Amino acid sequence: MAVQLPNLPYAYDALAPHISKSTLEFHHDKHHKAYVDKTNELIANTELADKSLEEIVKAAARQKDKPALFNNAAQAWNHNFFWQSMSPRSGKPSGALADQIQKDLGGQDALITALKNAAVTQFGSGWAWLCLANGKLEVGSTSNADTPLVHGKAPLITIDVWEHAYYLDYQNRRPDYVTAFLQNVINWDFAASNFEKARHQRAAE
Ligand code: MN3
Repeated sequence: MAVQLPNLPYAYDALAPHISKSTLEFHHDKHHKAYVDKTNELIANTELADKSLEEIVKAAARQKDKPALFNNAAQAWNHNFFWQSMSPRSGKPSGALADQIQKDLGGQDALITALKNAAVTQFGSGWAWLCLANGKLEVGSTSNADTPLVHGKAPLITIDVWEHAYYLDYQNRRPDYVTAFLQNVINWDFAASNFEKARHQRAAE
């Protein structure tokens, strides 16, 4: 069973004008597909060939001598997570997640400021994240393909800040892309459902 390229969970033009149809076409059909194809090429005829993508990412993180597998598999996983981190119906954090944001980060405005700061200041390519780590919400960023998945943290939402995520729409203006993302397309229902899962997993441990 090879790693699959999932369809976008919305139409290619569903996030316009904030994220254009042509950005999603290139980003999903070319960039994400290339990571999936390369991962499948690298796991073919190995003991990882029939594993889930999450298991492949975690195994590859332990094989420090083979960075290509980690880079491609983690990028495949991060993009699966990123498509779900956006929605045409952005909404607002509610319920238990809203309470936890208040408690750990000082409220919704402080969270938005922290996410924007993490996304804008990540030097070069990478990702900004809201995670649940040791029972607390945490905002941060990772470089290149790196992912909280291999650092014992549960990701709740992510922003792709590789240039390919925004260059067609915003050229070099990453702050404008991040602002549009946070105001219009961030999928708070996805964050809330990840938060519930992570809390219950933690309670079960
Ligand atoms: Mn990308």
